[in-house]
Amino acid sequence: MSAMELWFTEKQTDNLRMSYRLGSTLITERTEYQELAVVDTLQYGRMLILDDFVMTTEKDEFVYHEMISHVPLFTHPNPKEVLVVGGGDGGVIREVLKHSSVERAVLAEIDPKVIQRSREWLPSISKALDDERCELMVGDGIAHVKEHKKAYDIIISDSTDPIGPAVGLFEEDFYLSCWEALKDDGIFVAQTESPFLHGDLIRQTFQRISSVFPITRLYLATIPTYPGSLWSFTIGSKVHDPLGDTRLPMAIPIETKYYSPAIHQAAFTLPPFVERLIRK
Ligand code: AG3
Repeated sequence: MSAMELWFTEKQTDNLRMSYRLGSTLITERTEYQELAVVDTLQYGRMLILDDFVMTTEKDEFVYHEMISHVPLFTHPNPKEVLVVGGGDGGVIREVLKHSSVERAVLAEIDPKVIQRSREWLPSISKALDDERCELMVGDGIAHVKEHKKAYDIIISDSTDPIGPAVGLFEEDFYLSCWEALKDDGIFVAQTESPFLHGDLIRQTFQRISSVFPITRLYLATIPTYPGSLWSFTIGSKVHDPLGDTRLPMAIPIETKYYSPAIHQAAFTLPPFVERLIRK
C-alpha cells in the first residue's frame, strides 16, 4: 500500500479552501436533513462535517463550546434552565452541565443522526448527553422555542451557517420567540460567524437581536477550523450585562481550557473594524 494521501477540503468561500489530511474516514451518510461525515484528521483529530462544512474537531472544539456557554452562564447569577438549539454533538451541553446551578439542559436538535454519530465517534464531545440533567428533544428548535414562555434562564443557538435549515435561527422572529421563552432576566446567545468573511451577517444579526433585547453585545474568540478563524458570538440580555453588573468571580469553580474571567472581559474588546460593523 503506497502512502496515499486522503484530504477533506471545505470550500470556505468561492475563493478560499481549507484542506485537512485524513488518517481515515469513519462514516459518511445522507441523513434525512443533510450529508453527515466523521473523519479522522491528522492535524485536529476527529472532525464532524455537515454538508461539507466543518462543525467541530476534537482538538479545537473547546474554544467554541466554552465560549458560547460560559460567557452567558457566568453572566447570569443563577442559571437553572438552559436550552441549546442545534448542537447535537453535545459539546455545548457538556460545558453547560459543568455549572452546578443548572438543573435541566434541554437539547433541541433536529437531526437525530448527529446525536447518534457523535455518541459513537466523538465521545469526548458528546459524553454529557447521558447526564441525567440533559433532556433530548429531537425536533424543530424554532417550534420548541415558540411553544415555551418564560421557561428558560439561558438560550444558546448553536447553529450551522445561515443556509438551509439554520436560516430561521438568524431571523428576527426567532429572536422574539427567544425573548418570550426566556424568564425576566434571561440571556440569549448565538454563534454569528466571522468578521473577516461575514461582516454583513454580523451587522444584520446584531441589529436584529438589539431590536429585541435591551442589552446586546458581541464578543470574539479564535477558532482555527472555522472560516476566517476569528469567530463572533452575539448576546442578547434582558437585565444582566455580560460586561457590567456581573460579579464575575476571580476564579471559577470549573475546569476550562480557553474560558477564564479575564478572557470573558477581554473577548468583548473589539478591533475597530469589528466595532464598526455593529455601530448604529
Ligand atoms: N456550529 C457552528 C459551525 C459553523 C461552522 N461553519 C463552517 N465551517 N462553515 C458548530 C456546532 C458545534 N457544536
